[in-house]
Amino acid sequence: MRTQVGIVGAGPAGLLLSHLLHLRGIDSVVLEIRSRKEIEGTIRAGVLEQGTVDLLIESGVGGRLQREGSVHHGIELRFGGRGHRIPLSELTGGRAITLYPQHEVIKDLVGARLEANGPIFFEVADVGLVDLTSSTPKIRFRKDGELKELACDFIAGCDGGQGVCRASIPEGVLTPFERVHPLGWLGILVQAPRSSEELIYALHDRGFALVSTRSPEIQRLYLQCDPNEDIDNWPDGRIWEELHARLATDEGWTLHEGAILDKVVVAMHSFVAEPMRYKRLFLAGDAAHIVPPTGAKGLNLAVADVRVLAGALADFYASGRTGPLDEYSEICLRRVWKAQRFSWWMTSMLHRFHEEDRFRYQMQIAELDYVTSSRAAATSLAENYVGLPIG
Ligand code: RFL
Ligand code: PHB
Repeated sequence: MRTQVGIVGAGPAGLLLSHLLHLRGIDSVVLEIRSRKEIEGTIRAGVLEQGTVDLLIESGVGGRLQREGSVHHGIELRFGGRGHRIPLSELTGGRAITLYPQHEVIKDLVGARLEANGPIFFEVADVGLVDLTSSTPKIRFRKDGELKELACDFIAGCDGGQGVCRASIPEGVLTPFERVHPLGWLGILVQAPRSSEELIYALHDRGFALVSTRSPEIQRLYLQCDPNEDIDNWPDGRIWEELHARLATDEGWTLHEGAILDKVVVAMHSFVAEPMRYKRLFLAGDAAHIVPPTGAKGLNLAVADVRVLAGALADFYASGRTGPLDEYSEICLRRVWKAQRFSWWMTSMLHRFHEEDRFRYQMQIAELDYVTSSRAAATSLAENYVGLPIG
């Protein structure tokens, strides 16, 4: 088998790259270890930046997103028993975020690729990259037990934080930057009406809590826990008790309870590998960088990477120019590091670091007080949250 761009991973990065390349007349093949059902059912991100939404709409896969997504013009920061609104749109010249689940983005992209007869091989096994130093790198994999080889002009490593692509790059080529935080999030999916029109990020002496949403009927809630927390220690009653305590206000707000449909513990991690390229292998999305979820940036960074990569590949096929491909890593990393900084800052401001002294906690409260009372500080949060400009 042969293709122009071999794409490993059918997450947002891999699927959107394949779609954007198709719009520019470039062939690709997507390989995915999981089943279609599994990737379309995994609960992950929910917050799409303005630029992500614009790109999905411009490229023709934003129809359902426009109908079913919910546009938010502000978020609430809650601390000391009071809520403070950050008016995102007012502070950013009208930009906003859209709440639309990642697995719905995946469904829309899979639908668009299959409708255009774009090949996606689900449930492949034993994926390995070979001949990476040649002008025709190859991907070997097993499909239905049969060994196959896909020869490519380029390979896009879009296989997430645990994939094989980054690991295929020889030792010493990449510089890793990493920070493991002493934090985890326990995330639940709840069948209940919305408790709030906008997202609530809350800091309480007992820890962080977040109120998010998926639809008018399904809500997404998180609370800070130990990164190695055993989910069995969290029966539903304990989760609700903790959420009520951390989100309590003096302002007459009610948290609506409901049936818990899903529970997960996510450990927090910051990671960047530089450069995001080795020869004809380009890394994109979580394969190259991981951010803690407090800034809601992971999916948006994956989208920003493949926008740049699709443009650079299109330039190469149209004119033979390699300049844009050579600049890919540097252009993406500038955005990646700013998103790392923002995610780290939001994480540091909003979590309870019980092992540190009370001085640290007072600094966090002072920072929240500043951010919610200074227009300059609120604008800085808002422009990062809705997404910095492209480039
Ligand atoms: P993905 O989505 O992990 O997709 C990688 C795909 O590659 C497959 N794969 C392989 N395929 C072939 N061969 C192999 N050897 C393979 N190894 C793996 C995997 O099965 C998978 O299908 O990476 P991608 O495309 O880079 O997308 C990144 C995003 O998924 C991620 O950054 C976000 O989910 C992060 N994130 C959030 N991002 C946001 O922008 N906004 C949010 O609100 C937000 N909330 C979140 C989040 C992540 C969370 N978790 C679970 C970590 C909330 C949570 C709780
Ligand atoms: C989500 O809805 O899953 C979500 C929202 C905001 C975040 C992270 C996750 O910062």
